[in-house]
Amino acid sequence: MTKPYTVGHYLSERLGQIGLKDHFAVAGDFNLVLLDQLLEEGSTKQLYSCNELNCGYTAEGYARANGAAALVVTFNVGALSAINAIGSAYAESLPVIFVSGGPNTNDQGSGHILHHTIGNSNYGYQAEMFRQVTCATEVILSAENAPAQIDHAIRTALRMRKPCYIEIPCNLASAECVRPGPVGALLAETTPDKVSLDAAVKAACTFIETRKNIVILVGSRVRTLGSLEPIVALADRIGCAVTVMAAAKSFFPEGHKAFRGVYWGEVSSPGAQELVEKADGVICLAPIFNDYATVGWQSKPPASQALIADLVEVTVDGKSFAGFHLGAFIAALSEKAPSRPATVENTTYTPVKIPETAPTVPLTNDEMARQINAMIDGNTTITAETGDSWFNAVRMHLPSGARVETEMQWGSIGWSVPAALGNAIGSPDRQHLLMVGDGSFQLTAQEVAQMIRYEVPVTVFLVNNRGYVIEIKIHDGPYNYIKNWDYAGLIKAFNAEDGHGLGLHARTGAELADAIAKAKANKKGPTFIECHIATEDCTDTLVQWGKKVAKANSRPPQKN
Ligand code: DPX
Repeated sequence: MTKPYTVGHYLSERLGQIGLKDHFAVAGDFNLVLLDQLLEEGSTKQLYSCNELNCGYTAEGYARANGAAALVVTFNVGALSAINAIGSAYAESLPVIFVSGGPNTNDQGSGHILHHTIGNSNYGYQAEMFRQVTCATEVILSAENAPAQIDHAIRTALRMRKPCYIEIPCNLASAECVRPGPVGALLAETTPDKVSLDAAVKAACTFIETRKNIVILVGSRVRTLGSLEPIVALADRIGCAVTVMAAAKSFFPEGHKAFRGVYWGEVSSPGAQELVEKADGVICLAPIFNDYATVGWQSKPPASQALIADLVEVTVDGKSFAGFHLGAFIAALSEKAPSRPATVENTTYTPVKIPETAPTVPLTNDEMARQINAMIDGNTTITAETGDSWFNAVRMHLPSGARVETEMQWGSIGWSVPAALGNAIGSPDRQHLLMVGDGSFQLTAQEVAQMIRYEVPVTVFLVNNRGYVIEIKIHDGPYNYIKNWDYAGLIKAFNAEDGHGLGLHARTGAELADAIAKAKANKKGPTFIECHIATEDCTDTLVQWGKKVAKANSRPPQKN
């Protein structure tokens, strides 16, 4: 007798069909049968995380490299740990398919009280919590409905570039189910509303024609386009200067003749602030103008001078247009936009060189950043954690093809270690570098063990500056100083009897250069370089930015 085709097989086959090669998991008794089904069907490889938060971040990082990702965790105790990472995927616009095991259908509505729950018998609260951070929330309660529900969740996530939620009761994962139909409908974009799209393009052309100085400002959500080509095509067509927001570092080729650096208010690349703030027309592509990006609400292009092209809406000269995706708008505008070459001709861009320090003196932040920058080629992805690592990544000069990944909207420390692992698994042919501060590292440190387990050669630059330096610059207090660890020493413990991770200390520039040479030779696992930096040694831009953000945070309540 052949084995029945099951709900778990269906999910598994769909994950493979949408282009995933792996899924991430932490086992628990509500998802064990589902994990068996995924292994049995085998379209994607099953990889494990140390905990569910890390599992979520690993998937989030994988989605950045691969367009989408999936993770499978157990009910409540697993899922509620992972919800932070799903919040990240929502904030950063990444289609992460979140799958949770769920209670046996016979227990639902029975009054039975189950373990791993808050102790009452209404099991709907987990889905309700996730509804706030997902674009589709499906609780499967019958094998008959499972295909439609799984397809709806996946299709919505891919179209909206947001995470989705699928809950599969532990006794339905192996229940018999029909086989999937063609995958095309899950992958297809919605047909754009042509009338609305044409009107948006016409309004955008008028906007460009009626302004003298046009600048493009690239935001981080252009990641959802999956390629930089449409943005380059638009810039070429208009001929204007292009700046990127800090969160969009690497989302426009820095060698392109139109590139003018990072616009980040007062901490912009030289010339970029003036360029954007003096322009009478700023075409903002998928920007997020939060308090960090605007340097404490100081630097946002005024509505009258901005064309805001968001993922699903374009706002220009007081009118909004919807019913199409950003990609369709950029493609259509690239065919019709009038040319405005003046800004490219009038300005230039010279990357600022990161200063070099003598190799024998104590390692400085500049020297560390300089040596990391020198490692970056067109095939490198550098993941930069919240903290001074952001500012170091933003000031680096990138060859075409290099990629910077940050999580500047969600900004949850600890994200980068699992996210770099996921990104490296999703793009194994690239060189992967990770910059992470000691404070952030302490949240998700154990995921380095998975880099060792799966022999993923990420080079980790752990900045041991003995504290939460970005917080010290924003608002200091005793809570910003952390217990020191022998970070490099952890690698020996994680290697145990069979690992190939390398743990190294760098206290001078020469030691860092030596460690980097060893990292380049180590292909069988991570190389972890603990960079010893003085607490007060950080980028100037962090200090400048920190003061402004602190000021915005400390505004007194307004009196009515
Ligand atoms: C906190 C932040 O050591 O980096 O470069 O020294 O600042 P720097 P570290 O990793 O310290 C990070 C620290 C404590 N932010 O400065 S950015 C508050 C915070 C957060 N996310 C979570 N908890 C607290 N962003 C999960």
